[in-house]
Amino acid sequence: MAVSPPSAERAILHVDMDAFYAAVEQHDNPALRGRPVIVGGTGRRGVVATASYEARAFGVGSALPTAIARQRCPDGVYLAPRMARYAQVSAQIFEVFRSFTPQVEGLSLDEAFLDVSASRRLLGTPMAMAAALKEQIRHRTGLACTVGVAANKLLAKLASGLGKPDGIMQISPEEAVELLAGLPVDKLWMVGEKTATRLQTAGIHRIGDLQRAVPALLSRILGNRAEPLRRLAMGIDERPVVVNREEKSIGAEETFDRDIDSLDAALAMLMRLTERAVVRLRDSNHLAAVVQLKLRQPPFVTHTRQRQMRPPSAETGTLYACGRELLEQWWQAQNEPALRLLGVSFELTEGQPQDDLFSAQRKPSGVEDQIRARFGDRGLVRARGLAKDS
Ligand code: TTP
Ligand code: MG
Repeated sequence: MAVSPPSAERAILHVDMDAFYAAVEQHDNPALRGRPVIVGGTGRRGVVATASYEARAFGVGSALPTAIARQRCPDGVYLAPRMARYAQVSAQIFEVFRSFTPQVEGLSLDEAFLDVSASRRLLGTPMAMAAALKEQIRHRTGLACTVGVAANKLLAKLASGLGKPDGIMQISPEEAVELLAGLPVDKLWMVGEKTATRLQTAGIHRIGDLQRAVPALLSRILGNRAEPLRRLAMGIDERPVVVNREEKSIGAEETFDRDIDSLDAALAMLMRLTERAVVRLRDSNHLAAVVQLKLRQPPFVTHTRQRQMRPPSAETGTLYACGRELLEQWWQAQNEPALRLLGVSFELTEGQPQDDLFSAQRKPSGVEDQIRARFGDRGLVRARGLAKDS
């Protein structure tokens, strides 16, 4: 495997699925492959959410009224969205993203920034990661995506746009200035409608005009945003990838082929589930405020037991100890204790992720997470998890 030299430059990927909703429909129903597929509102006032690339050839695309789409592409297949299915596929692709780095910022169901700077030592160059990512997404979901590769978010997103569909595109800082120069100013993320109008009034239409603008003029139009915007126009963008927290609770559970009827085996399973859930807890940059166990007695009686963590924690040993107490108490209270299903979940702390709070805990576990990302759950199991049934 290629080992790239450490670089001061960041490595950012922008991943965007191709014609996402339509591609899922074509994947799930092979009869639709190669045909123009339009997903969106099918009622009289509906609009197109997305069109397959076959349909785009007819001039049909997102936000077009479906009635007009039907005129342009009468032989298209028109489908209502199946959001639950798209969400399911989305969860799969985000799992793949997180196997490359915990630094994943989702922008929508089908789109995310990945900061893979720290993954270079383990996984190779950003271009190699982009290729591997595309391959894994295709393997996992059967779908195509496009990956933009660059040193920052602005350029990575620009790159994926240029690489579509089914592509990989890298933009180097040297190419950036020229590439940006030709684009309209409102393509820059800081430029909304109002700012665009103000710039255009001053004769600044393209990003190239912004690159060449006299600083004093820019300051007059934009005040203290002039300098950040000028830097963006030059392809300089220091915005970090911000890991989003979408879940309020994170957990792992398993249903067993054979019921577990020894406490030792149950504790070993609890350790494995705790380990698995803690990886995702740390990715979320949150602490567990509550530990909850889900315990299903055969055939189908489900109990829950929970306890608050004071203070909240993201440390595997601490969370396991709490779960262990809950499990032992429950076990002792049963006549004939046995488990068909065991689950552990964490309620997250409220508010913003508390990076600094567990930066100390992140370091050693970061390595664990990387090993798990590469070798799966089995790559790293604490001794307790290896205990034999007895
Ligand atoms: P996009 O990534 O913008 O579009 P896309 O994936 O369909 O096509 P491509 O990226 O190859 O150009 O949006 C992702 C999904 O979000 C899209 O499949 C449907 C949905 N969507 C809407 O519902 N309405 C919209 O106006 C847009 C742009 C997207
Ligand atoms: Mg897309």
